[in-house]
Amino acid sequence: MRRVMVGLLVLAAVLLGLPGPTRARERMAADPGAVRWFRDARFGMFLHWGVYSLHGRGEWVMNNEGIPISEYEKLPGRFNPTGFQAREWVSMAKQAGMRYITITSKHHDGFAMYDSRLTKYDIVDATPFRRDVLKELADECRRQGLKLFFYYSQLDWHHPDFFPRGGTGRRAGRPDQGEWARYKQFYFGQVRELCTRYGKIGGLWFDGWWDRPNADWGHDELYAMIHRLQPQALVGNNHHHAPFPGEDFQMFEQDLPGENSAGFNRAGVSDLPLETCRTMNNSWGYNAGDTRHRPAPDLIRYLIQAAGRDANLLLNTGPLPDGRIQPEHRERYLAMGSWLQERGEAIYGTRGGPFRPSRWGVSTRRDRTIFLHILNWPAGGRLRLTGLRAGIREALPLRSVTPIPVTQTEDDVELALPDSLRDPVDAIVRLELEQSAEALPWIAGTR
Ligand code: FHN
Repeated sequence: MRRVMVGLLVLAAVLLGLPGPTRARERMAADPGAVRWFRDARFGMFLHWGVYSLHGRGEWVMNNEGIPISEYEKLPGRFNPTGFQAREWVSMAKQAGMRYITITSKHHDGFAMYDSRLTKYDIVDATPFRRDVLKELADECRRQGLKLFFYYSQLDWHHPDFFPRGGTGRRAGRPDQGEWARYKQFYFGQVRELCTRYGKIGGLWFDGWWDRPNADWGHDELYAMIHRLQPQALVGNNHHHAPFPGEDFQMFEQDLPGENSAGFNRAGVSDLPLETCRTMNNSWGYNAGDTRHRPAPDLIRYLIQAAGRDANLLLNTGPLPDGRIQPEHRERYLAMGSWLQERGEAIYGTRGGPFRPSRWGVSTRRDRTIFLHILNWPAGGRLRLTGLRAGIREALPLRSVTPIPVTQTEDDVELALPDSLRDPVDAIVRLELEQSAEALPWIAGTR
């Protein structure tokens, strides 16, 4: 009888997706095929969209301006983004050459951008819009062949049980009490909704752990639940540390892997697939006052720099409160798409290296080809590389059959780059090897 009871309890936990030690030993990684797909994809669109967009001062406005919940809760009543069309967003991502979209299902403000059954604080129950934008996007992504990832903030400035409080969200006007176990149940429940109501998803992109690094987040159970419900979904967490067990990719914020200009990326680079997320201006959520958008060539070079470090680029936009994409961002996405249409073969499906990123540029590789992305033209057009332990059959510009003179000695390779190859964005050379380039180790490449 006792065995039956335990069995029933375990079954109930499985069905409800509740945290529990028995679940933790389950699947702890996404399907290898999906991981390979992610590595090949190289370029995705990040969307920070929520009721905060109405203020046009970024997604942190509630915390930064000390807006209490009682005031902030008035925003949903005004959120009616009738200009939102999933088809337009997804077509734009496709034209930009992106292979996936990652959208905020709930940001730190706690407002769900989908029809959550666990709260009325969501886009369907609390806004005049009453449409589940995640559902519309999921359907459209499926139609157009893109994968959809959900960003989910573990940090919550609205939920009363997010207690003890962390480093932020302290001016929301919540009483100093709450039951962490209840919050945990709630957030597991929301993640479960995201894993069960939108068909096959690309993955979960967590954020906000850093607000309460010592809290019991139940990651083992959480990740096992996701991997069980969505075996092909990748799990990533923007905790800014080396990946935790059960995570399928490592992410970097506003920096290329191995760099730390933003101060977030003190962790080293792991063996997992890598992704770097980046804003076009300096804001994630729509910010009307932030008009310094990076020029398209810089963004393209960033994508190349990421690929040369074996990382995907997740390039952000904060849609307008009416559901349209800022024209400045649209323009840049499309410019990137045209560039990729011509030169995508040197980006998609490649792996970074074998030459380590250097002053002259970066390299990517696939099969027997190394693509040299020359980002800074070498003096006199002579590019010298060292340490390549593989014979070169020939060197060619990406889109031409006219060979580039190359001399190879035991340790050195020297290319005499024709002036016609010069390109202010990226001059690409194909080195065709006598063997596979994929098995080669990373090479310093320069003395
Ligand atoms: O606080 C968030 C921020 O609003 C944004 O979502 C970025 C995206 O990487 N992550 C957090 C900070 O690490």
